[in-house]
Amino acid sequence: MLDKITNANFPMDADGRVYHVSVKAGQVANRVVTVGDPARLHRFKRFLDAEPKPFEHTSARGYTTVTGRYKGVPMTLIAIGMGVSMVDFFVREVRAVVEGDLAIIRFGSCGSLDPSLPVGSIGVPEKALQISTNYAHWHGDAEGEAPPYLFSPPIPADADLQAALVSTLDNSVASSTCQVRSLALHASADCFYSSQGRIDRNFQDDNESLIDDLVKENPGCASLEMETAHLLHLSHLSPRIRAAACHMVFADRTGGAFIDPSVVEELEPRVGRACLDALAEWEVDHEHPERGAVWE
Ligand code: R1P
Ligand code: URA
Repeated sequence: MLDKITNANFPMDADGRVYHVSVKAGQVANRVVTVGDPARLHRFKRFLDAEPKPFEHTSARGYTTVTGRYKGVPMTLIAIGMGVSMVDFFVREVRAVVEGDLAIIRFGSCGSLDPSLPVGSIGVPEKALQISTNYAHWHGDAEGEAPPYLFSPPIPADADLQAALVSTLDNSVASSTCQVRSLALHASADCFYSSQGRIDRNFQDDNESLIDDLVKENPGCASLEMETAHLLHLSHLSPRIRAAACHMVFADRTGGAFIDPSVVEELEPRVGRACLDALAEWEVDHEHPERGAVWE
């Protein structure tokens, strides 16, 4: 039987579990590493301390939360799936059950728009803009007059957390085969295909010039994925959330290559550990000493 939910504005069950992520107070720490793919989370959750045994839960809506300690510091890993809605549920629902400041690092995959940032590189954006499908282009009164895609202004990551992440990645991931680069600008799109400029002859996406327009209007925009701009946006709307992100280049959008799975397997644990290190060293204000330690 489904749990009874009480509040239509912000649904929770009788124990205070949020509706989609399905966690309650005590099950999420103030420091969070979030990824899209649950397989990525499983590749580095083993870095958490064995004791106390981490809490792990997968919600009916596909969020996997693992909370434990890393080098003794309370830490949560959450795999959220893909897209703006999933990152929105995650940030709002986690915010609702965690007291004190939240420091969030997203570790995702991306496409590269910069030929000098090949597959297997890591980009750490200082800012991210959102690319949104503009439905008025297809469905407005004057069909085709409105632009098909809208570019938001750049949204900054937390500068200190971004720099901390660059530093741990530089120390433990950068090598002759893996470039780590702080990027002036990244873009997040509301879709993988149309609003990232992928051509699909089955649909009239009107996106042939999207990447050229994006780079012309936003020089230096080097990479594309789907969640980071919204995460950064939300971090500016709530006073006690600090957020940054890093992305592994999976798709070379100028040369056409796609990453080999063996490279992903090798890279994910190392980047995951660098994210954990950046957060473990991070000063969190108003951290509850018991949070992330009381779970059942
Ligand atoms: C698309 O394949 C997915 O990969 C990227 C995009 O943002 C999108 O979620 O991130 P993740 O690897 O974190 O899922
Ligand atoms: N994720 C994206 O959103 N786009 C890419 O090209 C690769 C990964």
